[in-house]
Amino acid sequence: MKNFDSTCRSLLLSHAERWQSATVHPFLQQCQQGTIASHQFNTWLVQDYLFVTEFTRMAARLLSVAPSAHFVTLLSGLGALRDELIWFKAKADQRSLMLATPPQPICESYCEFMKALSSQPYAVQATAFWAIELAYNQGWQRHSPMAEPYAEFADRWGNPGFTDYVKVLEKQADHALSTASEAEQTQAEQAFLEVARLEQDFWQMAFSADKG
Ligand code: HMH
Repeated sequence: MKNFDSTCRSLLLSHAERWQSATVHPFLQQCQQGTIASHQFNTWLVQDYLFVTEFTRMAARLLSVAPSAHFVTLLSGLGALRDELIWFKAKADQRSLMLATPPQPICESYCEFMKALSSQPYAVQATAFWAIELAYNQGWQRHSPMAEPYAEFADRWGNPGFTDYVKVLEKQADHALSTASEAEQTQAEQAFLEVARLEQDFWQMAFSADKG
């Protein structure tokens, strides 16, 4: 008998402070106020495109180990990522940014973390996937409404439809966690904490970008 049943909710409650640091950051605050410098914002944009490229691969691997009952939601997520990749290219073009840029060390670490998740059980992958999407959903939402030209960025991840999608991801991760072993639940908690740390570092990477 397990004496502790891990759920997405329990992870957020147990690690509220670290989750706060992942979703509240001066980078987002300055986007909201419209005072972020363009080299900071552009660094985020290019590095996040590189992140989303690897995140798309993670989504595909998640689908490949998911129960078929979870397909519809995960396929809608992949469809949204298709639109997002196209949108990132358009945003980069508008700003004359080169997307063929090397990843910065933090982006690289985040991508390595996502690759390594492929050897973990579905419950761990599903928990990490939910946490990654929730971080952006809450991060952008908590700093909304944003000044122009950042409103569309806040809306992309903060909109009610995305919030509903993240709620379904939470349900699916909870379902997987409910039958996971104690060891798997511990791995899921570690993955959640790693996402929180990497999210905070990712904002900091963009915020502290050199003018170049
Ligand atoms: C760093 N975390 C980061 N980038 C994103 N685009 C998301 C989460 C949400 O997909």
